[in-house]
Amino acid sequence: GASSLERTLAMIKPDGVSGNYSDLIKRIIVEASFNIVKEMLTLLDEQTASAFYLEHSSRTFFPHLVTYMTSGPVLVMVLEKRNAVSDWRGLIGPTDAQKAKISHPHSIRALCGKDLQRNCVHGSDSTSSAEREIKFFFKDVVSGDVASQHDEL
Ligand code: DGI
Repeated sequence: GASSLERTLAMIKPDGVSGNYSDLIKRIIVEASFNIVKEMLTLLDEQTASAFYLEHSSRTFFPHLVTYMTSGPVLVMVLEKRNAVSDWRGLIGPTDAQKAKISHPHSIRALCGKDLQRNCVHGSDSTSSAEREIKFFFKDVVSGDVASQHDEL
């Protein structure tokens, strides 16, 4: 419909889960008027983490990223609200948690993250990424304009 209700993929990464930030982050999510449509606590294996970050597979940091992402459980969520993709990116802040602490001190990465790699949370960077990432983890849920799809949940 015209309301542009969207879904995005959010993830609390291993440092966020092990640092006991899950409850705080979920409180921020709910207070920002997101609906948590799906959630799943899971441990990514090497193949899954590599496939999720396939676009970075040629980067020098890729092996470190995969090791980090498989180092402990992650909490994967599908979030829904109007403008969910950009609103969630805004809430999490810049990729580098060190920089976020200076430029976006109230962002989730500033509050919970450590550095460029251990940045506590993930958020889809576009509606097309959101669609791919939601399907990646939840084969039965779709993103995009979902105003007419509520009865399928
Ligand atoms: O969409 P983002 O998560 O904000 O950032 P991205 O898609 O550019 O990178 C995906 C993840 O890869 C990011 O959350 C942390 C990690 N990363 C990105 N750039 C670097 C990095 N990790 C290391 N070690 N070094 C980097 O330069």
